[in-house]
Amino acid sequence: DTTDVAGDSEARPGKSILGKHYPSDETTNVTDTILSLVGRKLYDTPNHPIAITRRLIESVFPPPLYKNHVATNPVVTVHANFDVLGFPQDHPGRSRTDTYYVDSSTVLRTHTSAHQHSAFQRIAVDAENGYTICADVYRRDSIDRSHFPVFHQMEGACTWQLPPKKQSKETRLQQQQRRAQSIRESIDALPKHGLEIIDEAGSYNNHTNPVQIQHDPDDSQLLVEHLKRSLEQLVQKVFTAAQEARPDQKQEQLKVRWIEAYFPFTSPSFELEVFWQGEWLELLGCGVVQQSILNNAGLEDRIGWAWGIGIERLAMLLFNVPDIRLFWSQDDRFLKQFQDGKITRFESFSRYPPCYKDISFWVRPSPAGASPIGAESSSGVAAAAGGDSKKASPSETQPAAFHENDIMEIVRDVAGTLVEDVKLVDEFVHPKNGKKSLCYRINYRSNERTLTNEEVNELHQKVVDKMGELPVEIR
Ligand code: FA5
Ligand code: MG
Repeated sequence: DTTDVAGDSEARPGKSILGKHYPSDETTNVTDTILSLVGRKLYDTPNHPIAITRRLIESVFPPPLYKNHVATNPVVTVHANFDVLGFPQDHPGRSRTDTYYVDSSTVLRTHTSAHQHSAFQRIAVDAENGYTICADVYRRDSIDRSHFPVFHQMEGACTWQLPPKKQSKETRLQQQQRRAQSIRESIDALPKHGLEIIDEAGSYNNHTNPVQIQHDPDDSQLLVEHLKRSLEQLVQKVFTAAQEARPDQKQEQLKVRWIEAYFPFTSPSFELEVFWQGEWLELLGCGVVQQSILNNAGLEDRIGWAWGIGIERLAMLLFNVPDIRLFWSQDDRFLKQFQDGKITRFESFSRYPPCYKDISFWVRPSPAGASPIGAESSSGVAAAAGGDSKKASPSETQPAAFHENDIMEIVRDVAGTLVEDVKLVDEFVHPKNGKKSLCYRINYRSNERTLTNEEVNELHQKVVDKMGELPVEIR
């Protein structure tokens, strides 16, 4: 903690973020380890793969149709991150197990959608059509090769002005046809691509993925078509860039699929996944923007879509980067491999040996309905915002229950990027007292050097000591 400079011991401790001091309260859970990563601006660092990927995405969504922004300050209000987007009060994404709170009304943004409302307001004022926003985002999350508590997102949106209602004696049908015509023209203007894409969410407008009642189903369907074709354009560009980077190797066609999703701020909603290293990797979420959100921003006369993509996920595919932690590396053997505007294949430097340590402990039985442990990956906002994971988090009313993200956070805080992954390896319930035992395996491995035994033992002991702060009993 950074303490107020007032000098007396009564000074309220707080957090300093980008030069501003935020007094802490009982909700504060942001750690200094996380704050040490604020302000790195990887998206603006020349020759950094995050910046190169950002530019590539922007090239698919260029001005004048899309105004390309960055949002440098990650501190946003709970209102901007959740309320204005229609997150229900009991939504798991709001929970302290999933989100970094600076204080009770301020968070480190968990997604670029925190800027959606103000971006739409700007559209209303400047009569623009669309935008992209690139930013660093923060989530308490699981630890593995594709999840890091700080990552980057780009959000994009596009809106269409509806022709003014009641033109002279026009029938509703004629009005609808005129609207459809203008969206159809935008679709026809998109370049064609030859990708084979599996659409597992082709038939929507059912109870799980409805067209909004305010929307004409034909309008909505055309928006979805424009949305999907635009994002497929991005995938095509990535594939072509990767192919050009290794002309000697015949690239296997990317396997890509659309699946149904849920976000409080879009309907219908979709996610795009890519087959990577033997499993489906989620790249982005998207959908038709809730009309109430556009209306609130002064865009009553417009309809639109939005998407949000994980930049690291795309960069891992593009450059063949095997571990998300590498993006934070300051090792020249990593950084020197990338060059502005170029897609190159990352050559891994030799892997250093892993060091596994287990930690076992008893927890009280989890509250009914909550399943805070054991899913393959987790992220409240992800789950919340549509599911980079399929797991629910316990609600705020169970503050003393163990949550998997809490052990993840302790490991992050103690060992930073020296941990490759943390996995639940054993779980059983004591037949007599009903207590549950969990065993997590921590894989300590640096991307840059061999860790000494001593060093790992010391780190692990700190993790064990800090576990004492959780409602668990170390075995
Ligand atoms: C969102 O964050 C929504 N705001 C996206 C959106 C925007 C939907 C606009 C509709 C309209 P989600 O939680 O699924 O959705 O995250 C978006 C992407 O961020 C994921 O698909 C994934 O690529 C990436 N991502 C999520 N968690 C992590 C993580 N811990 N590390 C790296 N990338 C992540
Ligand atoms: Mg998701």
